Amino acid sequence: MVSLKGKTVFITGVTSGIGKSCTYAFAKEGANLVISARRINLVNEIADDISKKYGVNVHPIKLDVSKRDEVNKAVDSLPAEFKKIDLLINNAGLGRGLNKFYEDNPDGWEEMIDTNVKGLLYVTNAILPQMVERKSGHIINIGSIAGREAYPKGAVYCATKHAVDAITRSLRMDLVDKNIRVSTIDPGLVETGFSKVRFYGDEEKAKNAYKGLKPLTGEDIAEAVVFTATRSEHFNVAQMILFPTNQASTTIFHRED
Ligand code: NDP
Ligand code: 8X3
Repeated sequence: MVSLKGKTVFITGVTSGIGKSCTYAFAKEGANLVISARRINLVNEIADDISKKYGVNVHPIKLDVSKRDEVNKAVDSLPAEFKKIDLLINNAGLGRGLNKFYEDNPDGWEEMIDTNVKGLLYVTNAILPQMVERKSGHIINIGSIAGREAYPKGAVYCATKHAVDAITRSLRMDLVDKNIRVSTIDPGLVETGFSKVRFYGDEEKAKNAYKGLKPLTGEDIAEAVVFTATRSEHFNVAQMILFPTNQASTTIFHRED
């Protein structure tokens, strides 16, 4: 296991769920952190808490990954001690709606494509050149089982996560001689804010997604991300699928009443 002490990790979407759990897990490992999301009050609270708890250096930023200029400015204006980024975790993402394609709202499609695909590209584009120049770095994308297997009522969300998978594979090829690792962690059902966002705040529908089974937690995913980040430099965890035990595919679950 390679130590993360003193390494700088840039994480998107840290105010909830998987990104928040990754923030705490990497702080616990002694990494310095650039943490970002749109809800800056929550990003600031998390920054205060982890610097108190773990004594690591943290730089909180307000960032909407879907805004290319905002992403470039945020990365360009990082303070000197946070400029060299060793690990990028592309986590920010969302689902909007779970409807048959012909009954779905295209506004949600725009949000998903802008965040899950274009956002990931913008942040990667802003950070990768310094890694290429140094011939060192690691990018971990949070994909999804929805990026391996399409499911009904999820055409656009699944398309965005298939895009993440394609980008990850292609980037790995482009970087094969640059000593830069590119990994994707692809979870199934994880209990986070995801379903509440997908169902536009409908708590009942959100709860139903996890009914009758024990879903994964943000902490479970963070464990896998830390494992991926702490392998020796010659060892790339290229892809990892993580399921709750009661899930076997995007559509096959065992639920107790
Ligand atoms: P949450 O809703 O709990 O967290 C999503 C995070 O993304 C929030 O911190 C949110 O912060 C941030 N975010 C959303 N849009 C933007 C944006 N435009 N710019 C910056 N940050 C943004 O969901 P999860 O933790 O579950 O989701 C994290 C990732 O995991 C996503 O990519 C999701 O697709 C993926 N995933 C989730 C699974 C699940 O079952 N939960 C399974 C497989 C993959 P803010 O609103 O403050 O900007
Ligand atoms: C989120 C999990 O399979 O419900 O990626 O779309 S899923």
